[in-house]
Amino acid sequence: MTSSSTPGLSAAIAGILRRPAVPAPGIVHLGFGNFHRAHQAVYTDAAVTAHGGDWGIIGVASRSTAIPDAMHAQDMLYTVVEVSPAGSKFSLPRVHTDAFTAAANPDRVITAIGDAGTRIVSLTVTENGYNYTPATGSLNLQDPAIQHDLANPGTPRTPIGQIVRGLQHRSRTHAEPVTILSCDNLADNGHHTQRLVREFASRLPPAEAGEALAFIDTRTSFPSSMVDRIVPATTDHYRSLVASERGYSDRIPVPAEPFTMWIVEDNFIAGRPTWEDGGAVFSDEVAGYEQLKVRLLNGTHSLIAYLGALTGAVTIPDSVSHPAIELAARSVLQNEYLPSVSVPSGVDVDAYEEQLFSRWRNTALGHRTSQVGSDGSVKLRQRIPLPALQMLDDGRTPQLLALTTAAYLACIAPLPGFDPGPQAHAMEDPARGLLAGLAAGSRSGQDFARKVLGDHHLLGQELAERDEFILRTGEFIDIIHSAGPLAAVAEASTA
Ligand code: CS2
Repeated sequence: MTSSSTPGLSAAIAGILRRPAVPAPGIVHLGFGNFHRAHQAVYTDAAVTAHGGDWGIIGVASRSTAIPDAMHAQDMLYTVVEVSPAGSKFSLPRVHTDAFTAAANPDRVITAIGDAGTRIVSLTVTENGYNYTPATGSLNLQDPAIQHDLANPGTPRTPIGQIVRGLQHRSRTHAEPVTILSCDNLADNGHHTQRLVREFASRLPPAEAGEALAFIDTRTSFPSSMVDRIVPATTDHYRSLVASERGYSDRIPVPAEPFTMWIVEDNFIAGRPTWEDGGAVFSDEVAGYEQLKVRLLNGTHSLIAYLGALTGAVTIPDSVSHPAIELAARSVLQNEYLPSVSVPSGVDVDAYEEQLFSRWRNTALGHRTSQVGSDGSVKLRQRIPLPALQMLDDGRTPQLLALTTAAYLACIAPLPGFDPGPQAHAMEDPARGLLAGLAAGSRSGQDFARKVLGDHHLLGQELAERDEFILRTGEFIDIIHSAGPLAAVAEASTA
């Protein structure tokens, strides 16, 4: 930890900031966590520094007060620590005008989204934050939080509920247009968000539903975007680093890799910052970039995380430095994910792959297998089904996609008598309880895979009907339990 005599951030850096003032707010960001602070905030800082504009950001965290409280205590400043084995670089984005939690301030979320000055509502609420049913992609009407939000107009708890209540407020007060910008790792995230927002609105009482849908259909836009930057959780190491290298105390520095990418569909109904000043690319090929990233990066990342956790690897670089895991990662990327991707024009896939491996090998970053392995029940739904179905349709068995699924299940819901180890225990997952119950009642991996994939449609309805995939996943679960993860890798490679 930093010493109590280290000066606070704002006192220490007074006078060295690039801009004297924070811009007036124009963006409300839902999901005010580390990723946003190392990504959209950095691009917005570059845009406002180069071209001005009222694009300050109001950060809305979902529940935890830690970041909002620290932001207020630090004059809305924090340090981005760009981490690589070659050394660290430090920067101080200055774009946040306010920060609070949605849980304690549901009314403020509605008025912030509803404010006429708000022209963009952006989201990084994770795959898990959209309250949809993975099997169908539709809004989960059985979800108690969605039911609560439909019944209680003034106290929405879900991002989709918050957006619709904010849009209703706009439509009743000034009707100024606004863009809703999803920045989560979901295929076609703009349309996906639009669909969920419309579904929620259509469930309101008829008169309200008509008004809300008319507003959504004429006064909002939902561009898709692909975001990419590896941002691990912060630790005391980074607090100490900032104190020793910069001479001030920052409670909430954000570590991030040097690489950063943002591809955005240029469909902003109420204007936007010049994010290209920070390197963002406006493109009509977001879908291709999204596929490339969600499958090659995120999909392969999942395999590295689960195999790594099962072999005791604490970090992604530890895992991917294991020759058998690297081989499996290369094979799933090249042979199972890549064939399903419409590669955007100008992208050199070999160079992209090499860049991924060098990013994953960034030992300085300390990205944990337990962090990447968390929320697999919602993440894998985005990563596995389409490439797996395409291979099955071509008459090939997706060995390593089945192994990814098996390794995930072995981590989150091991069969009785198997201990997947501390990294697996540290993974969080909304389906942990359900899956553990199914595992406890299963006679074998095959039996378990049938229940999870077949009966419970964990990876969607279509894969639920593909016996070959279910069987192979079950076989890998059994091999992991009886002979360990590397035996399963060997089996997948020789099949
Ligand atoms: C990771 C991502 O946690 C995960 O599932 O694959 O968070 C990944 O680090 C980012 O998407 C990189 O942009």
